[in-house]
Amino acid sequence: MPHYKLTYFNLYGRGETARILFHLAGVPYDDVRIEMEEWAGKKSDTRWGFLPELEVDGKKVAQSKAINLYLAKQFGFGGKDEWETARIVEFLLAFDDIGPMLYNVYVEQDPSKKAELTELTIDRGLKPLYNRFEKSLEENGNGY
Ligand SMILES: N[C@@H](CCC(=O)N[C@@H](CS)C(=O)NCC(=O)O)C(=O)O
Repeated sequence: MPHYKLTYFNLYGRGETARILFHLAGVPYDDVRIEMEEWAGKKSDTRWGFLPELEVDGKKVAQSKAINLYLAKQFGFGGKDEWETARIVEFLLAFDDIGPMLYNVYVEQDPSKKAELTELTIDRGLKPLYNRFEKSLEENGNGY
């Protein structure tokens, strides 16, 4: 079995899906968690200046979705054919649409504007997206 090392911060964020995949597959790995104080000294050693990064027998790959898809395929969760893999990638990327929706809310400093933006983002962005996730769960009929 290859030697896996996953490096991310000590939080869920973009690293947790890979950790869950290791857990589901029962595959051992080095779960390296970088503290924020250490990060400045390590950033320039990473492939893109960000985490997570995965090392497989000393070879590095970065970008969370590439890591997740790689591990999913290695562990048998990557779809039984190209069509299923495409649908899996569809959902990986659909989750990525959430981040940009939250950005304006996150950076807004004025409390009343922030409250207004939060409501708008939930109604126009998050609810329609999550309704689609719910619909897919219903259509699949298997809880996934
Ligand atoms: N597109 C990249 C984004 C990675 C990313 O933004 N990572 C953040 C943590 S979630 C990071 O490394 N931040 C540290 C920094 O910006 O210096 C991915 O999906 O892996």
